[in-house]
Amino acid sequence: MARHEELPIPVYSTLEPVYGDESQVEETQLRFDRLKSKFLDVFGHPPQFYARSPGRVNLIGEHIDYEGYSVLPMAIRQDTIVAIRKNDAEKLLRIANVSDKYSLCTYPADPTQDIDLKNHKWGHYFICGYKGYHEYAKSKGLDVGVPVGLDVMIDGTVPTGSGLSSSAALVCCSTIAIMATFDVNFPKKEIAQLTCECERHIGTQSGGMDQAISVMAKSGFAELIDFNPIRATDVQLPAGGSFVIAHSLAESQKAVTAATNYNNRVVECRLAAILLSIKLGMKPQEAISEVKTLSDVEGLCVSFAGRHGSSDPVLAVKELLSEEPYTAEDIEKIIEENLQSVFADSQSSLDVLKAATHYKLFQRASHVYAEAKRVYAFKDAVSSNISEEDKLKKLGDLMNESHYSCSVLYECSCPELEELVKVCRDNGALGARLTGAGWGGCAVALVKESIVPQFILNLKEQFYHSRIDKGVINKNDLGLYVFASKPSSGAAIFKFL
Ligand code: NG1
Repeated sequence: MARHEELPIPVYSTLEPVYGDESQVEETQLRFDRLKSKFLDVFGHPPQFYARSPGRVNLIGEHIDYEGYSVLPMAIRQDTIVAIRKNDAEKLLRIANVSDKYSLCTYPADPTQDIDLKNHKWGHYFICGYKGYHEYAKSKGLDVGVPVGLDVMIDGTVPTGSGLSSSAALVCCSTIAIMATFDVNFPKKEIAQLTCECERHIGTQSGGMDQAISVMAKSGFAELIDFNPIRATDVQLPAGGSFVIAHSLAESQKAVTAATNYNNRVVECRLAAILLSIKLGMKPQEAISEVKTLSDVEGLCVSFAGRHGSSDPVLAVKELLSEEPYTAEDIEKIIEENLQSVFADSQSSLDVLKAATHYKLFQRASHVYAEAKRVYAFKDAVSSNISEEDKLKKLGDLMNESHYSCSVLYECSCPELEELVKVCRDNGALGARLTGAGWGGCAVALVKESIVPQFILNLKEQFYHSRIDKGVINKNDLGLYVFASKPSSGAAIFKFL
């Protein structure tokens, strides 16, 4: 039997296979009805197809996907649905949203258009998918014909800026919906790769975790996602534990803050990798052209560690990199090149150099190597023979270690997340950590199933009530900000008869 990432996106004519139990199907049917009637109102004709892609929560493995390391997320119930129809009369992409918060965006039907990054619009994420589909089809030698107009209506329930991957959910279901209108479907792993690449048109140098899980998730399982090539392995989480997701209410504006936050870390990791490889014997020019990620230099670090009686690449980081932040000049002296030339082919990296005053290479590399190991420790604990109780405890410990590393070494936490993680632990979480890119967004806590309702009540009292009083959120919306989640299923296309 083919592995599930080899299969195309499933096409359904009813909601049940994706939305499962009765109550969820009923609720979702209402969403689809509303989406269709809004589509009719705005565009004057009904949609041809629908596509959906879920958000995700990353259980462990933060900020390591773009360094080539495996991560362990699960899809959540919240998703984005796209309704779509070709419109030959207008050579336009008209992108509307059921929520009034997002106004209609119009773009030319031109797959070669540049995305205006200085002027960030929510519709840009659809254009990522539009460009991505055409680039991919072209690379496969498919004839996509002359560009056609598309009418599009979107309905999303993944909270934005929350670290639950609303952006990837939107990019993935946009791409899949576009594919459906062109009557093509590809293996999931190819779609995961193409959506990861096309989301970079938005200006973040993202790894492929979010798109991979959104496309390849399976109901009831978390997935160990490997890269190069992309692969998903089912991970059955232990019974008796539940993951509670809670929003810190600080919005993480990843695309807007890319130069100082997300892309800055990608650049720091690249520089750390280049420095390590030079210290481990590579010629500077060779290191600059060959070494892209910390995983590229792990072998050298492990050999170094081996000569010192260890197998841990962090030992090389400790011995060879300085704990003091590096200036650009410090680095240029070692690599015998100026930084602008190293990153000349990437405008978003040049933006990082412009904004940075120093580079914390020791801290970032230490995080990446240790976090990569924690992912396997988590996976091994899940499949080990220890008691359920010990398993949950071990997973919780790993999540706590991951949070500490994200907070102290990678510096991608924020005061609100620190407070929330502490409240989770004070109320009996076996482990709690920020999830996703960080700098705001959500925390995920591992909690014994039996205490979940009380745990959520305590969070409401101890974290959210004061914020409701201050008017930060509305009491009626609390369920959107704190909830328990089971692993949900991945992307799908709906063609209703
Ligand atoms: P979120 O939390 O969705 O912004 C981002 C990246 C991931 C990964 C995590 C950190 C995108 C689309 N996603 O996720 O690839 O690097 O941060 O682990 O940029």
